[in-house]
Amino acid sequence: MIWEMRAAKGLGVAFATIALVVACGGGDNKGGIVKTATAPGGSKDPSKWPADDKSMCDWRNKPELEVSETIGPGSIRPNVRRVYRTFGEGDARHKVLACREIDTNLDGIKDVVRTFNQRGEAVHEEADRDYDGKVDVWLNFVDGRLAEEDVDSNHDGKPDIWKFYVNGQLQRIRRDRNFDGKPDVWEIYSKGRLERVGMDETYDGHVDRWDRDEQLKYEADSAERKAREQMGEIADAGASSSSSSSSSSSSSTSSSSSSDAGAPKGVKATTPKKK
Ligand SMILES: [Ca+2]
Ligand SMILES: [Ca+2]
Ligand SMILES: [Ca+2]
Repeated sequence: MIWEMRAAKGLGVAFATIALVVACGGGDNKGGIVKTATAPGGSKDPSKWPADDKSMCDWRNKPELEVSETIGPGSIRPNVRRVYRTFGEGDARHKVLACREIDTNLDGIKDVVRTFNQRGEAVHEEADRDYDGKVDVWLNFVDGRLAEEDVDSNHDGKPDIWKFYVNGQLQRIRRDRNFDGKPDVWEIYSKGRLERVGMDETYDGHVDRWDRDEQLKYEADSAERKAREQMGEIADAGASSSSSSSSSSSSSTSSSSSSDAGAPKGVKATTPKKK
């Protein structure tokens, strides 16, 4: 039994889950039945797997393609199909993986398919991650790297979350909150972190409001300030009770509240520009 180590990260997680369930399934489970939904027409009993596994690779009636069926971890029947295309002539003749599809929940129905280009790089993937028989995740790759991930979150068969990646890093997310097929939230990321959000509250396809992420920025700043204060306290007070943690910061503000100056202390008054 050969297992391909190049399996997608997502698939790896799926298999890890299955392996765990199978390993723990000594009690009520019969013969390592996997505790996931069963796609329509499928069965968790391998002897009752349907003749039609709902193949998502395009290989039928194509004799020029080579098809291999293998048994993946936890399965007792072949649940992984690879379709190869041959290139070149004579000594240069070689086969390249063109499509791979897997029945990850072992119900006899294929639920994830990935296609590859002539260089063996991933091009596209589709998956039914909740095993209801409908594709809910679509992945597009550029130069073998994930560039776009579309997700159907309301099970209507159409994507409503679109995630875009550049050089493997999340750049943008578009969300369709009213499920009309059109995005109404635009999230812009910088270095993997949410930077600003555009909201279309009227669902006319135009951003009504851009929210810079002031809240996140504020939280990051105050966390840093708190950490610096705590470092100071540890340095000069050693191990003391947590109730005194606010004393150092409150002492400076309490004096400012009693003062009759306009601006609180610690805030620099802006001097008017001289002409
Ligand atoms: Ca399946
Ligand atoms: Ca699905
Ligand atoms: Ca919408």
